[in-house]
Amino acid sequence: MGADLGRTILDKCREWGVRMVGFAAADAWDEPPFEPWPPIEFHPKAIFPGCRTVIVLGLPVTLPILETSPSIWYQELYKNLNAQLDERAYRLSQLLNELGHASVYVPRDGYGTVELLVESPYAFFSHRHAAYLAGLGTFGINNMLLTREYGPRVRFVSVLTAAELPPGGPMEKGLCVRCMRCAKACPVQAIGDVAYPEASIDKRRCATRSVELKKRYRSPCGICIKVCPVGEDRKLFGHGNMTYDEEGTPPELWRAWEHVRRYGSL
Ligand code: B12
Ligand code: SF4
Ligand code: SF4
Repeated sequence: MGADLGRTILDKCREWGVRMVGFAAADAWDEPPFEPWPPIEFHPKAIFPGCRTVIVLGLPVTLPILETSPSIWYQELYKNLNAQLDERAYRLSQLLNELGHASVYVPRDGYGTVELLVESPYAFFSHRHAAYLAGLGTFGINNMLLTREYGPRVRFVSVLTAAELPPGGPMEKGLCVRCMRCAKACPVQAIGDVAYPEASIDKRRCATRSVELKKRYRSPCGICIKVCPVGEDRKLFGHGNMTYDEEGTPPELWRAWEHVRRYGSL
């Protein structure tokens, strides 16, 4: 039964253009695989009592567009993906409700405006932790979830459901190669090198930069996800060993990025 429903969900998602899909058992939050772990009130069973499975969907962030960031091009892609993620997740939750499995979707972000995140950089539910438990990827030094397919260049959304589905489990081997490119490239030195990469992010600095970029119509920043060498998407675009400075970038690409940044934003 669970396996059949799982197949139906995967087929539907594929039909809707979502190829990255994972299932995490709601009980898995009770046994933190590492510390610090989201407090109990952030767990799916606390947010949606009766929840048995979290379904995580991911859509890729197109590398060459992200490479122009900060830019209006990346801002538009970000908004587009956000809308698509919310739409797909709502649609999936409704499909499950129609099949008799109580379900709700959690929006891909869940905050009113980025200014709020400077003081309190949390949402009520973390999609990265769900994606980790579903086996879609592992955490990197940049505090993002890295996937085989797209490295950290993937955005997530979740559906909490009463249905029992065959869960994935965390990947055995971490994907981060600890090259520290993300830390070196961060323009506000928000990424540190400590034992717990998660806790090493200075969220206030990052959120403050985002507030500034927003005023210029070129938020979010995203530099720490564009420089990460992990991800098969690099092969497709032939952007393997880029260093993202003028020397390490083919001149035609550098010119293209400068051109894009000159228009539509401040
Ligand atoms: C708030 C937020 C931010 C804030 C704060 C960052 C953060 N919290 O990590 C700011 C504005 C800085 C930010 C920036 C970015 N973000 Co953001 N962000 C979120 C958001 C909305 C909520 C994250 C959250 O609150 N999780 C819940 C808490 C429990 O988890 P946590 O913060 O990781 O907490 C851990 C530690 O901080 C620690 N901890 C230590 N002390 C405390 C105290 C308390 C009270 C708590 C709760 C926890 C805690 O324990 C926790 C468990 O390990 C998520 C979307 C979502 N709803 O999941 C996107 C999300 C994490 N962001 C994303 C992205 C891509 C970015 C950016 C690259 C910008 C961009 N879009 O280009 C940057 C990268 C910054 C970085 N290197 O970390 C993606 C990540 C995708 C991926 N592949 O991993 C997400 C998942 C959005 C999405 N739907 O895909 N973000
Ligand atoms: S999004 Fe930008 S400011 Fe925030 S951590 Fe990444 S590189 Fe630094
Ligand atoms: S840029 Fe390097 S250190 Fe940073 S997350 Fe990616 S692989 Fe890890």
